[in-house]
Amino acid sequence: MDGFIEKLGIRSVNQGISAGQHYMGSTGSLLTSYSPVDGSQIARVYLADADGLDTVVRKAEEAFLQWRTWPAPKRGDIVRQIGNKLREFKLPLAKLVSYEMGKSLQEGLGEVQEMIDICDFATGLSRQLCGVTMQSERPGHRMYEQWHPLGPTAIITAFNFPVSVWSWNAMIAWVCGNTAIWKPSEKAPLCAVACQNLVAGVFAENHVPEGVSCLLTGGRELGERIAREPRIPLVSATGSTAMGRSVGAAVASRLGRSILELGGNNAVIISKEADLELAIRASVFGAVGTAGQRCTSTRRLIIHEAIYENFKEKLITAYRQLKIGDPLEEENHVGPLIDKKAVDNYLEAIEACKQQGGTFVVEGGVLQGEAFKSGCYVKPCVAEVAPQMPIVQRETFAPILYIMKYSSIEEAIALQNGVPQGLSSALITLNIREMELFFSSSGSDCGIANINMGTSGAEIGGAFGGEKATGGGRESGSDAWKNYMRRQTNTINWSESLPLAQGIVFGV
Ligand code: UN1
Repeated sequence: MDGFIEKLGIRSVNQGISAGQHYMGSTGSLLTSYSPVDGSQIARVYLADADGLDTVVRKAEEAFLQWRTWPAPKRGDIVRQIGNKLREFKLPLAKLVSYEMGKSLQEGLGEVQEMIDICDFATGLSRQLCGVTMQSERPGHRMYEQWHPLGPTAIITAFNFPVSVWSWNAMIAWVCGNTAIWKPSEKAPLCAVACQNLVAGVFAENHVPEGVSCLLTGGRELGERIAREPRIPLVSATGSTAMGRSVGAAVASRLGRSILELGGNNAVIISKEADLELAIRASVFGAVGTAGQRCTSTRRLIIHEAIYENFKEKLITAYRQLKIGDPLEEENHVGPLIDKKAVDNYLEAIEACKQQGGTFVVEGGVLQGEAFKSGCYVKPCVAEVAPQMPIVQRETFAPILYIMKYSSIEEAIALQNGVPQGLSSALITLNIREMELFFSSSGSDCGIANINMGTSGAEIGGAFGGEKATGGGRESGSDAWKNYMRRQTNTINWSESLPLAQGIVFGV
């Protein structure tokens, strides 16, 4: 430990934290955050109660009335300054991500880099919130559309990307003129407090109204209250499909808008015409990166029968070289799972896989000993399975990789699509016909489809999200900003008469 928590402006971590002028926590009960790295208690954070939510929504609504009048490029300039602040604090924030959540420091640094990138993207976007102009059918008329902010945006995030998924939403929401209310995962609240501190500093220097950035910590009940809250027009939620079903239904029943980014069950198809060395690297990083706890993690490999045995041997050799341990130590590839509940889920999935007929070619298990005393370190494992086994159809947030054979590319695509989820997919091939089929309307049914790379590691410049049980939402780049604004069609009559549309004659 080298004081990275203090460097982020956080003090007295065990006495109950509320952070910065933009944090509207209540003084209710305390939530404790434990590190999966070594099991230590690293923070106690105030939980929001019903009054806390009400206060925050009122603050966010009031702040919105001013914030929406700031020119968008001015809001973009504030986001640019947040990006610079993140550059300055990249290392301590990455270390905190790694320590509180358990991903390798390299991946923690990558996550903060993703935040910096979205700040740059949003800064440019602030000058490009463009609407189109249309040709009116009536003489002397002009038609165009423009985009306006919505109001307070709730951002519900998961533990696995404890800082960047918030930034994808918050930075875009802010340049669009919305205010943001963040409910982070109960499993990584200190990361959220740290971000809130960094933002609070920038906002204070720029006299941004209090309430543009709000943080509320709480569990499922708070999430449900946010989903039902009519004063929050947009709820962007990342998490399990079960969570998304309930949040989505509650938001829809009040005719609010939601962006859902839910579970994945992502496959890589390995063609017989693949560059096998590249295929191994892409598959192993996809499966064991973040200890298999990304929604984009590779869970299934669909391998051509002609290269199946050869590829399996290469995979086993690659898994033997994996180093598991303290994620802050550079030589380790795989850190711990988030908590003991996640370890139980991992063990249950392994058991279910065996019972359903799966054969482990790389065995799993929980690591014991002083270096693993948190009890959260597990071995990445690989099982040969039949594609329709119930466990293979399910997303288990752990480093368990299922492998299976195919004989034709059409069959491989059907297997890849043959799960409830539709987030990410990949095909490793040097064959242009296979590639184009994979990208065609008869190809991958996922929100993300890649060639010659893995399923994870999406760049912020694209719209991120997936289909089917993944929820259909899109956030981050491309034109995902449109989800954070309302569209208005404007028609101006500059003629001296009043021609009606559709040629209607109304003689008064
Ligand atoms: C997630 O796992 O919730 O594509 C998001 C990736 C990251 C984001 C994953 N850029 O792996």
